[in-house]
Amino acid sequence: MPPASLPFAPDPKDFLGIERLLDQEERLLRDTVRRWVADRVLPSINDWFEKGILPRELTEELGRLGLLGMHLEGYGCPGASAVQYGLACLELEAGDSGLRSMVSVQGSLAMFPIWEYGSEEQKQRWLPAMASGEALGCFGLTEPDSGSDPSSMRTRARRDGSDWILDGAKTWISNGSTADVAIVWARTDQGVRGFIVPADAPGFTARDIPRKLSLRASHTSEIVLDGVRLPDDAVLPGVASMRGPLSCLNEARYGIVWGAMGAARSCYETALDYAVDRRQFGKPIAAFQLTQRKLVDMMVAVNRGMLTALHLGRMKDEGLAHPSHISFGKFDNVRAALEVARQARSVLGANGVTLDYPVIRHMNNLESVLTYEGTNEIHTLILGQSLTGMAAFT
Ligand code: TGC
Ligand code: FAD
Repeated sequence: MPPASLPFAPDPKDFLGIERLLDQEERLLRDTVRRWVADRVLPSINDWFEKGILPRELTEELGRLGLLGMHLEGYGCPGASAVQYGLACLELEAGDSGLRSMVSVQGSLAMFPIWEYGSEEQKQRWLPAMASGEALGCFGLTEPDSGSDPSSMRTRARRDGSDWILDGAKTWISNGSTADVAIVWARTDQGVRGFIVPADAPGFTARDIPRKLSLRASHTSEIVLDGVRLPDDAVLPGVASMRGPLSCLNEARYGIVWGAMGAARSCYETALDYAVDRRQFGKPIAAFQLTQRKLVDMMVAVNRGMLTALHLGRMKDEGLAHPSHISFGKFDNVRAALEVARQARSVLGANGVTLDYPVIRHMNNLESVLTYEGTNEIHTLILGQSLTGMAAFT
């Protein structure tokens, strides 16, 4: 306990002093990304959200910042720690979940499988261009009839001489229409395999899904593969089972554990500032007990979620994070972030439903984050299986 004479004044925006748990290099990276988001993203995000776009030129800027494939080593990738990668996701998603999604998909879902399962030639061909942002990738696992259960996929790849022919459809693919290259998972005679499909391959088409009201600053697309002919060396040689795509998800889910807390932090801080300024019944709404309850719940959720993220990050850096540990973070931090966003929305009253404040944008985005990368229900079942040894998926 501090001596009674010590003034007790925790920072409302870092109540538990989590800042102290970060080293110099981690703080520097976090501050750099936070500044870039403030300069480059926040002034335009409402326009992008309304128009349903995320400008492609951001990828090269993200590449120059070293944020694409940042946790991978070699081939132009920075080889950052898991905690550094998490801090970048935190700050990007404090800007907008669509921005973090673009970076997650590029680094964890498109570059990671090439880095982990690709041939030396594939790595040389794609990874430096993707790390710099010159080439953008997407990840095609989900299909119209195969979402939570990707093992039921119908997309097929068959041999024709030494070539491969791909037929099928993928849907809800982030970066789909803007990508230069897609990692497509398909059923083959040898099991599920990953293919590197250039977006200009004849028979490959991508079309954005219209009328999306969540994650609007992100291109989410349907992909059709109609007899796409690929050379023998388009297949990732290192894996031929569902372990391939599912192992990529661990990487992206880990980024979401942090990212969700970025969105939650933005909502909490907006609500705190608003509650102190906004007056009703002759006093700030922050002075009402019911508002204080909401602010305290939000603050506790953000601090708890940050501690979970940092703990998982340190475990990942030590090689101790099991996929079900990552599920713990994705499960709890995303549902907590969504609850924070909903509470913040109510503190803002009518102003909470406009884009003048970031809250409703985050709230709508988090509905997608709750669903993608394994729904909240799927992570419940992964954790349930981990506790009991019994699978309850079917
Ligand atoms: P199951 O029989 O349990 O396993 C098949 C093989 O995969 C291995 N495995 C994993 N390996 C590494 N990491 C994991 N998390 C793994 N989970 C399973 C497993 O050991 C086995 O390997 P092997 O060598 O013995 O063959 O697989 P299942 O088909 O029963 O699946 C279980 C389930 C339901 C947990 C899985 O299908 C699942 O996670 N479903 C959710 C689907 C999902 O999350 N889709 C995400 C699509 S991508 C996306 O949403 C991007 S959003 C954009 C953004 O990130 O911003
Ligand atoms: P379904 O699987 O049909 O689930 C519907 C409901 O049923 C959910 O509540 C689910 O939890 C529940 N349910 C399903 N099975 C069970 C069960 N066994 N027990 C209890 N409840 C169950 N996919 C990609 O491959 N690449 C991407 O880049 C990508 N980006 C995305 C971007 C956005 C904006 C969105 C919204 C999705 C994206 N996805 C992507 C797809 C995402 O991964 C899927 O939406 C997700 O896996 C859920 O699949 P589904 O939507 O088909 O829902």
